[in-house]
Amino acid sequence: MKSYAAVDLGASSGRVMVGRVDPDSLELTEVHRFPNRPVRTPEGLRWDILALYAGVLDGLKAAGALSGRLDSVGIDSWAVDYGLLDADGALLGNPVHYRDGRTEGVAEKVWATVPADELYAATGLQYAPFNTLYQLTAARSTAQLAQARRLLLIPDLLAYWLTGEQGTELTNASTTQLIDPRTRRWSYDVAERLGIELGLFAPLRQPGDPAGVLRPDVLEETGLTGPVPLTTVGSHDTASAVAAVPATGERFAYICTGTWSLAGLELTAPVLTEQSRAANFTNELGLDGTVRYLRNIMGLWLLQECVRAWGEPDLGALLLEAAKVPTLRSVVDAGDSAFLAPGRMPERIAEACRASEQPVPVTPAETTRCILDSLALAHRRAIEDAQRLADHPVDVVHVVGGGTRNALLCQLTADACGLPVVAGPTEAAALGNVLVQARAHGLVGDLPGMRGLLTRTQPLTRYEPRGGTERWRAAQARLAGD
Ligand code: LFR
Repeated sequence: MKSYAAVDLGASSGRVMVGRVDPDSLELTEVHRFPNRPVRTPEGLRWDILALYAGVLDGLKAAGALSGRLDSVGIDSWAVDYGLLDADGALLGNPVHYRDGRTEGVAEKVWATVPADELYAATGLQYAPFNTLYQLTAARSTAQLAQARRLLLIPDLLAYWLTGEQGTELTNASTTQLIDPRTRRWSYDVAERLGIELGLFAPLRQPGDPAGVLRPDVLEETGLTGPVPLTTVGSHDTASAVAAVPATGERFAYICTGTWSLAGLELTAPVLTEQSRAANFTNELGLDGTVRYLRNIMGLWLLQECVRAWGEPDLGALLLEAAKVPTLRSVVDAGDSAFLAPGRMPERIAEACRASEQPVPVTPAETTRCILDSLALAHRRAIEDAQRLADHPVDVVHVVGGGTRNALLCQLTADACGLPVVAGPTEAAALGNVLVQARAHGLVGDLPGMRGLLTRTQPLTRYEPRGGTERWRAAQARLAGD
């Protein structure tokens, strides 16, 4: 049996898991979990990257203590954000958080140079204010960018600190909006027209590529015995999560749930049509030449922010109460980027209901139910749109990630989609991370082989639709103003 450490960083917490793998078994153990608390500085919202790195080192130490030795380490995290290095390789400031307001109004400037339709045709990426391309445009005249000689995306930055080697992992690079999803290479034309220096990026790496070995002082600090190789995984957490969708055929949709809901399809080629752009679908790159054709939905962020505002009440009790609130009493557009920024979430949801002349949720249970119904509805819409736009019908929806713990959300999603939902695994990103490492070392086969091992080893829960799809259809039409 081999032991692989998966570092998986989410927007609100980071964790280090140890995956023990042989061709017939796969066991995942969480060895360390630590908070990821963004910090509002006078300059704006920033990631506390040193705290994250310290959490990674502590986690690797715990992983070594559990396993004796590690066969390899892989890192995945959220996308789009980066650190800048100066000519000496030193980090210039704390990485900016993608929810920071600096990109407000930047898209219009970008589109004045490269119109939105051309940008979509070239990069296949949905409009999101935080795509790296808009962040770099917002930073254009800063002293920091002028001084920068290297840009490393978050997992690549941590990999550099662990190994001393630099690279740009492809699945995450695809979220910069500077990659052409057909060639899976940089889009030189887009970068040149926008004055973005592609030389800032380190050479592209593919999931499975070796990425160096842990530096001697990392070994010393973690107590690990070297050499411990770092293996490139799908370093975008969503790429790793999609790799761990336990699908058995091709006719499936997936929803990666957590802070975000990423709902869509796995395709073999990007969909770059004007209809697809209008529907705000993205073509991010996945493992083995696949495309993650999906839409970003605000996800459990809406609930996390409310729970924070309510002073962290017991979630289990809240969900039980929410289950008693009538279905579809009021819904908001869970795809609306008006909900992107932190703060005042219960009020913002109430305001959205008031503005659309629906009953205004008052109690935490009513607000929670409004959020879950709204998410289920947004899931339905994304999966329906994706099937139509990609001409790729599905029979089942796989829900992976943190939302699998929320049985009400899974059942409502099955009801709304009118399709069975298979929920699990919860730690999909970490499992995808581990499996890509195991594959790089010859322990498991290709994507279907990885998924087969998951189906055989991971607990999955099935939710059948309970009928009433018509009501969801009507709610969707109402929300769209039809
Ligand atoms: C999910 C995720 C999404 C990405 C968002 C911002 O954790 O990686 O895929 O759109 O975070 O990076």
